[in-house]
Amino acid sequence: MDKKTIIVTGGAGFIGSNFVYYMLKKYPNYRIVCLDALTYAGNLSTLEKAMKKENFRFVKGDIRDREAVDNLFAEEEPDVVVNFAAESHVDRSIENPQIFLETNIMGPEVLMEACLKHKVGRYHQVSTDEVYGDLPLDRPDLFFTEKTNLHTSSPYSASKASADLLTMAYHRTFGLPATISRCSNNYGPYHFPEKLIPLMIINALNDKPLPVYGDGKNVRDWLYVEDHCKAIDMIIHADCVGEVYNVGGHNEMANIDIVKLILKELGKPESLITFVEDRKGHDRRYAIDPTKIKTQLGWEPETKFTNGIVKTIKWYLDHKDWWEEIISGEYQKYYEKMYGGK
Ligand code: NAD
Ligand code: TDX
Repeated sequence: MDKKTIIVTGGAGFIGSNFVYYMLKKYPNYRIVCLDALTYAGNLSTLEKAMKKENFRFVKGDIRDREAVDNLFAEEEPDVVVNFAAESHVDRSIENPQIFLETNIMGPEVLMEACLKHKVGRYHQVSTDEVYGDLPLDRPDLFFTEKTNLHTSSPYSASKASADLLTMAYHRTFGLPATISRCSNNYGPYHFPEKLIPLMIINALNDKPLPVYGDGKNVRDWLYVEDHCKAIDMIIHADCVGEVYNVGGHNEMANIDIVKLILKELGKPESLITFVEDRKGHDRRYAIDPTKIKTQLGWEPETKFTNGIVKTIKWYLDHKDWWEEIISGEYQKYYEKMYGGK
């Protein structure tokens, strides 16, 4: 197996850390370098086991910091850069859009400039199905394909779509060897407690109200995080420069059904469910058509939702230290601000 150095930005967050572990396990010969600014969403304790490996390096740094990025690329001479680093929470983007534009648009620009300068073999931009906007609930026949127009709803999705456009511009104008993946909602270990599934698990465990936005009928297409990691692994190793791949496992579920399922698994009463004010501009339904990645790269999701959600709930039960530390700190203020009056 040949050797590669991969820079993983945002590797102390949810999907990035799962990707670090996936790659360390699958490619013991590779050098994995994580660049992460450790914002509120990044957690070094998540990477504790990776830190013990000789072929892993953690670097605290901001993807917007041109000099730091340039120095790191000069030192590591990466073969591949996978960019997970982002502000990722839609609700926060509604409260404060600015940081989303800075991190999610300017960050990729800095990384892509460095990729060109240091002749990196592949830049992979981790994007989202949210760039396609939403689908109506009464048209279950409609899905997002790679040809669906970009049509965004929130400052978060607008910033991610901007980064996608910029990535394709760098590919066409400067010949940057870039690829993009647009994945549906992930779930699994290390998912930050502000997001739907971990928030509901943790509140249920603490017998706190479960805040469901609007009527709870919004639909998301859930994929176990390891299946997303597998898709990115396949893309960065394939001869597919300039391509965009949608990633999703055809697992659409209404929020309210997920919440009820979590309560059932934990043996908690449905009376904990509290319907609260809807998210502004709330997307109704996401649904990915993954035909392209299946037919071109042979990707198939491995974990069914029924198993994945049980594994995830068990992980949160077994890793109370991890999330208790998070929810006892800065996050407490955020929770009060967002849900205090609801
Ligand atoms: P996350 O919020 O859990 O983690 C983001 C990480 O990026 C954190 O470790 C944070 O410290 C780091 N970071 C933020 N700003 C940075 C900066 N300026 N420089 C360096 N590091 C910085 O996010 P996530 O849910 O793991 O999402 C990862 C990526 O996948 C994002 O690009 C997101 O848009 C995309 N995505 C997420 C999902 C999902 O369901 N969570 C689905 C599809 C795509
Ligand atoms: O308290 C809540 N109550 C609620 O009803 C929260 C936090 C969410 N919701 C609803 C809103 C959504 O319809 O649950 C659904 C999922 O919400 P989030 O977990 O915030 O995810 P979403 O907005 O769908 O975005 C996620 O998937 C796409 C990630 O956060 C993005 O980074 C990714 O791009």
